[in-house]
Amino acid sequence: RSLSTSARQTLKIGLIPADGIGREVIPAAKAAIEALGSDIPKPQFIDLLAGWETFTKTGVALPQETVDVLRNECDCALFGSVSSPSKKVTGYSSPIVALRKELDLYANIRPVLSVAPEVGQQPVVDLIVVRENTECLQEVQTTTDTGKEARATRVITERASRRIGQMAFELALARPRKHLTIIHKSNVLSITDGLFRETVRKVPTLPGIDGKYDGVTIMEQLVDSAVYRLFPHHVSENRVFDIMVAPNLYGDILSDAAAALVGSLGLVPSVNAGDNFVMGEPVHGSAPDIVGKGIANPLASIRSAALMLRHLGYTVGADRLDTAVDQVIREGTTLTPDLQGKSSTTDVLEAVLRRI
Ligand code: GGG
Repeated sequence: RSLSTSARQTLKIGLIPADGIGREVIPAAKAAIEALGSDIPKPQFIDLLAGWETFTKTGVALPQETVDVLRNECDCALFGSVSSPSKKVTGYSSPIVALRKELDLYANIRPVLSVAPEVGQQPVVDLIVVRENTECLQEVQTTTDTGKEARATRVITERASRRIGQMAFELALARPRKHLTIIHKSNVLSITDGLFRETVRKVPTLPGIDGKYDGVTIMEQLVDSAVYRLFPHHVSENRVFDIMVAPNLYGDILSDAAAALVGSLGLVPSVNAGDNFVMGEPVHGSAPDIVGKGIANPLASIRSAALMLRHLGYTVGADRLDTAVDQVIREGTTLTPDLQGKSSTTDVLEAVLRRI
């Protein structure tokens, strides 16, 4: 949006908790942002609707008003989680998928970072999955003489691969190791994944780049073996990956697998980023098994708020959130059950707030 970071008096943040535990963890992220005081412009929150429950009440999963308010009034947003049914429901499609497309949030940036036992030590796990966010599979079902037939068409374009590739190179450049792995399955999907792989590889040769990415080491890895290599079986395999750039579906699967390395999906944040807007979103889903029990882990949402603020240039505020979360994890006495703790969402939030 038009105002520069330093000129903003207020920060308008759209809040879309959506479904399930999204409604429990997004309020926690809101409270953490509010605790930052003058380290960020005064936050002004706008509550917005989307999700399966919104669909069941109104017939629309992503109300146009939500899109319009985000686009025209908000500086950024936080999205919770959505519970799409796994069977086709006429008239319903995933609101988060639609929102990413509507706002052209083409990069889903998912850092997977462990907390070192002591301040100043290197974390054992430190990688970022950079997931293309706007294209991949489209499904149709038809009825033939022999019964139903379901098809998925996979769309990979040079444009989308180029811009996610460039985002990944930019992120790699900012990392100490400057290591980029292109994830694909070109041995089977040589046309679609082949285009992704070749296009990302060519990013350093684009007009205007002029050697900017010369320091970045480019590797590639088939998606199946990438999942295998995520789990270090001996020391030399440790820290194989730094930035992993992947088409949409592979990126989604890889980041959930990587979350196992840090102990819980409840710790992994993300931002959906475009050239003009950023939306934080925990990587976890709506977790229907624990909804309403008060035990959802709020840390992924608080870290997503930190990522969102960092993306907007509010580094001090973002650092304070991340440091507080790190302290709570390191101390290990106030954790939700996904991390083998006995504490509630509120206990963990309060522990974070005390450390901000
Ligand atoms: N915050 C991530 C999230 O909600 N994940 C669940 C998910 O991917 N759902 C897909 C959908 O329901 O549209």
